[in-house]
Amino acid sequence: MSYNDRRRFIKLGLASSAALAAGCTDAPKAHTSTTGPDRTKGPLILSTWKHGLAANATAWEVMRTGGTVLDAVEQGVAAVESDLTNRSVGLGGMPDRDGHVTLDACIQDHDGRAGAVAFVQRFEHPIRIARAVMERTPHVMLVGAGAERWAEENGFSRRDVEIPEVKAKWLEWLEKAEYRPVVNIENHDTIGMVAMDASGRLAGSCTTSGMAFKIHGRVGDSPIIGAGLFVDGEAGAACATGVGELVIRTAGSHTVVELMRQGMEPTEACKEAVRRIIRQNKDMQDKQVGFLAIRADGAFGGWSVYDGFDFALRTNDREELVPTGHDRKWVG
Ligand code: SD4
Repeated sequence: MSYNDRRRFIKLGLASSAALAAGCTDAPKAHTSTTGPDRTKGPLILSTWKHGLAANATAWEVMRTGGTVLDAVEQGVAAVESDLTNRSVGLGGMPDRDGHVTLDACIQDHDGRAGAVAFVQRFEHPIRIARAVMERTPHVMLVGAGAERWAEENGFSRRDVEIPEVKAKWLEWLEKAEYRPVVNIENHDTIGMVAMDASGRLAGSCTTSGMAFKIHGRVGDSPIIGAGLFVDGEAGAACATGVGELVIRTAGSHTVVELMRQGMEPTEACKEAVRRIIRQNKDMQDKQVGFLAIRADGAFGGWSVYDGFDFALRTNDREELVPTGHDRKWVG
């Protein structure tokens, strides 16, 4: 999705929110809780947004050629991190208010092992650093200068990227925007991926440049285990996209997995996590949040606040972009 498409997405949300009746629910086309969940025995990969198609293709190839599901979720999203035309993931992402692109990522495996980095600058692959944190340290999360120093000491090289279009957007924003903590100037397009291999093992990853024009130092849900991502091989895996603050406050991905553990279908679990967010926030104007989930038995689904959230699906016989069900519809 291009920067302009994303702006349109936000504007549509703004324009339509006044017309939205609370509780107005559109019947989802691809995932209906009434007809039961989609299900596959695996391999299965779900990724957020259109860029998920390329990520899934990479991840699929990794598994096809003998890589683990953890390798697949790492390399799948790493492919998107390398795409400098992507304005919401990796070094091509939009900067914060001070003009710095700061990156967040996390990864988790079937057994709940996890690694994360947040607020790191000038590294092409935060997801690879996150995996290294998981595998080479006793910790789960490193942030900021400490994470950067550790990454350099552990073989990750800095990369400087300057993209004139991004700089121009930032300068434009500085001129026009009021300096206040507007949560949702840009609110989506993180890549989150959850996957299952042929033997039923799960893994997930999430990586983002976060919200455009955020306050320097702000970290969203994406690198936080339980918020932007949660994997528990016994129950399932979930990831989130959208306004990170809302997802953190509800421990969103953890909520989805715990609901699936209690037997809920993945689409219903995602829907309930979205509805908790809606119940907690009177003003959902221009705030999109979406979840994707795979249950341990291979059932999968997704749900979002507004329409417009598509996920990339890859199975043995499907490779497509699927719209999630949603609570609210744009009418403007
Ligand atoms: C964040 N969740 O930093 C991220 C933003 C995003 O899709 O782009 N999500 O809050």
